[in-house]
Amino acid sequence: MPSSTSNDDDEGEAKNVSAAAAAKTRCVIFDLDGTLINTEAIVDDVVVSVVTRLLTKKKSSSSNSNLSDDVQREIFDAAEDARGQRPLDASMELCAALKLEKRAGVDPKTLLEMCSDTLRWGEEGMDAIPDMPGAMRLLRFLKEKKVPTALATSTSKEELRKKMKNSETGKTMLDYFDAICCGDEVKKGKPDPEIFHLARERLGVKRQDAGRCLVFEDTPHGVSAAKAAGCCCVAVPSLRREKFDMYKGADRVYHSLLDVELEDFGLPKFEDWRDVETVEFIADEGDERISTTTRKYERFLKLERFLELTGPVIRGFGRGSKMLGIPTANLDVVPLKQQIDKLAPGIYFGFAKLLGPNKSTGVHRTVMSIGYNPFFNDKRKSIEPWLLHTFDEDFYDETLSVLVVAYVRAECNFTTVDNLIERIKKDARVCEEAFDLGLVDGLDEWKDWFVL
Ligand code: ADP
Ligand code: RBF
Ligand code: MG
Repeated sequence: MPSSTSNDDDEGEAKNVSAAAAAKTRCVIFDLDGTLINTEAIVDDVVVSVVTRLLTKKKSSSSNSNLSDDVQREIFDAAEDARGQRPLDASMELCAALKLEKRAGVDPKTLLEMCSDTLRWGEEGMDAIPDMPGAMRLLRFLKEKKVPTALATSTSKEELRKKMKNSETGKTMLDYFDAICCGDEVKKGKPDPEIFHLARERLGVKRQDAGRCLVFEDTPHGVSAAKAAGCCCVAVPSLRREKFDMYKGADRVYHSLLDVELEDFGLPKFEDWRDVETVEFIADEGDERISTTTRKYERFLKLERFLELTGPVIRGFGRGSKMLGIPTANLDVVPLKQQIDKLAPGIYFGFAKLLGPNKSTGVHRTVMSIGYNPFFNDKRKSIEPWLLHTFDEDFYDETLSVLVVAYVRAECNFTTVDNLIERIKKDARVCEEAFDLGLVDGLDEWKDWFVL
């Protein structure tokens, strides 16, 4: 089967899976924050607002940020770069990068205290921490296949307890691990390899077999630690795409946990991807008879939980119909942030209905991109459903409700517009075939949604 990104020239992702990794993986070790649970976005928000306040105060008495775009960008980048370390190490890096001692008279310990004051994980009023998309699917599958797993987190035991109390899955995620290693159990934090050595030892794997431990990490610091420990490392970056270069040390880089192909690491293959088959009719030369060939050409993954996204159709980037001949009825991401955080950026399909004057047109199949459209390198995330129906007129401002039922692939880059268009049309065929062949079950639970 061709890979789902066969016709793109995606950003040179590291694909140097070592010979050691090709041997059967004996255990899997996970980082927590940003890899299994989505704390990174929450932490970044807090760090950025605390540092902004500090630098603003020094400049003027006004409480509004008067920082230039450049300085704001500098803070944002520094917060991202410090990810994946123990809290005090991260704070030290931030203070150094932003020269906070000089600019705001703040030392790493004080900065950490200020941030921790706002970040009270276990407490009422904090938003529940969502799982990273695909995290529980992966943990459940490894458990089912009896693959030993460990958690190797920079978070301390006490913080871990608080975080899990406030996470979406509650403490149940921790039940999936055979060993748990916390930041306060080691002398040196990541990027030092110590915590990965500890996790490997707790799983009973000898040092000479470190290459048969597969590590999942989301930050460059974590990747460095895993590689220094001699492990095979898969990175699922939580940094923006333009920084993907920083993951060069990883054995493989994926866009999300949904894209991981465990069989490449000598582990059992996920069984929930469904193949879409299409029947190709080929006329034999000089022969009236038509011979048929069945050809597998794509796959999709039914979501564990379908997701409804509803809102008014807004103006997009103005290029769908014009440039691609494929109109997309954009939804505003801001009010839907919590819902779309549950989805990895990528290409999905499902159903769409309009709830205004176009209601009578009925429920339509739809394929959509949710993310940053790497071909156009968008800075803002967008939700772009292409309704597989021909409309007589535009329907801006009309309420659109989309039911997302399946994941098709990661977003990717293409060498030409024609390649992008061809791929989007293929996504549409995947959607049509999946529904034509009745490959998506579980729709009856949503039967009320289909009533207009
Ligand atoms: P924009 O960049 O503003 O989203 P597009 O070129 O993507 O513009 O066109 C999208 C608009 O076209 C939608 O907002 C909608 O009003 C209209 N439209 C017409 N037919 C369709 C369709 N089949 N799917 C999505 N939008 C459509
Ligand atoms: N844009 C990309 O840059 N990469 C993609 O892989 C991609 N896939 C898409 C798949 C579907 C089903 C749709 C509807 C759009 C996709 N686009 C992709 C988004 C396209 O760039 C977008 O619709 C235009 O930018 C219009 O704003
Ligand atoms: Mg659009």
